[in-house]
Parts: sequence; structure tokens; C-alpha cells
Amino acid sequence: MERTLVLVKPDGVQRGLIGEIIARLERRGLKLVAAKFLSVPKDLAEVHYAVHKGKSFYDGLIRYITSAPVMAMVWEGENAIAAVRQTMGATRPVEAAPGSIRHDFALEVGRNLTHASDSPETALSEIAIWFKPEELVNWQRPIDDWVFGKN
Ligand code: DAT
Ligand code: MG
Repeated sequence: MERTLVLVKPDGVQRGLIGEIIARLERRGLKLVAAKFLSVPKDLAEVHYAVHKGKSFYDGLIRYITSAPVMAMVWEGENAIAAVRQTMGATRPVEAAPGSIRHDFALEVGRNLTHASDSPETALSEIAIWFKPEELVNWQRPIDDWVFGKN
């Protein structure tokens, strides 16, 4: 079972879309295992976006992610990493598939509402950046077999 880091970024919080985004992930069948609402310290933003350091959009990206609170979460499920990326849609909202969050609610790459881990390796490292191990909740859902079960 995979786990992936999801952020509702400052524009999503300001626009009142936390609930909409959580609802879509819940409806998909994914399971919430951690959540916290926080203002992002600059050093956390720099560690999270270290892979983009030196790119033209890096400074603006750090300003954006630290400009207002974010909702940080860990979601679990079979193929959770790919599933959440698909539910988010492509990085550029005008290239995001219809029905995805970025398609349905965003227009600008610099205001694309969400972050989601892009591989098993980044999921592991990003979850460790944002959450302490004891903040991850292991819990059972009686319906799990109806969502994750194989025939
Ligand atoms: P994603 O968030 O889809 O994983 P990414 O990791 O390539 O995308 O980039 C991280 C964020 O940086 C992205 O959500 C928005 C911003 N960004 C990426 N490319 C950009 C660009 N060309 N201009 C402005 N912002 C950009
Ligand atoms: Mg990324």
C-alpha cells in the first residue's frame, strides 16, 4: 500500500477549497493517515522544493508556499501516488485533464492549488519532511476490501 504527501497550497486554503479537495480524495477511496494545518517556515519550503532550486520560478514558488497557511496531509491506498497525481491533474492547469482538480479550479501554473508526491522515493522523503513518524495514524476501515480488494 502506498502513501503520498498532499498539500493544499495557500491559494487552495484562501479560496476555501480544502474541503473540496479532501472530498475528492475520500470519494476516490483513498485513506487519510495524517493531516496538519500550518504556516510554512521558509526553511521547510526550501527543503520541500530543493529539487527546483536554481530554476527561474524557484524564488516565486518559495514566496507563494510561505505566503499563507497550507493543509498538509498523507493519503494511503493502492497506487496512491499515481492516483493522487491523476486526481490533481497536470502541473499546468490548462493542460490538466477535465475533471481533475487543477482543471476544474485553476488557470495558472503559479496558482495550481495542490502538491502531490511524484514517485515512491519522493513520497517517502516528503512525508518525512512534513510529518514525524508518530503523526502517521495506522487505522483499519471495514470497507477497505471493497475499495482495495482484488478478485
Ligand atoms: P507538480 O506540482 O505538478 O509536481 P513540479 O514539481 O514540476 O510540478 O513544480 C512544482 C511547482 O512549481 C508547480 O506545482 C508549480 C511551480 N512551477 C513548475 N513549473 C513552473 C513554471 N514553468 N513556471 C512557474 N511555476 C512553475
Ligand atoms: Mg512536483
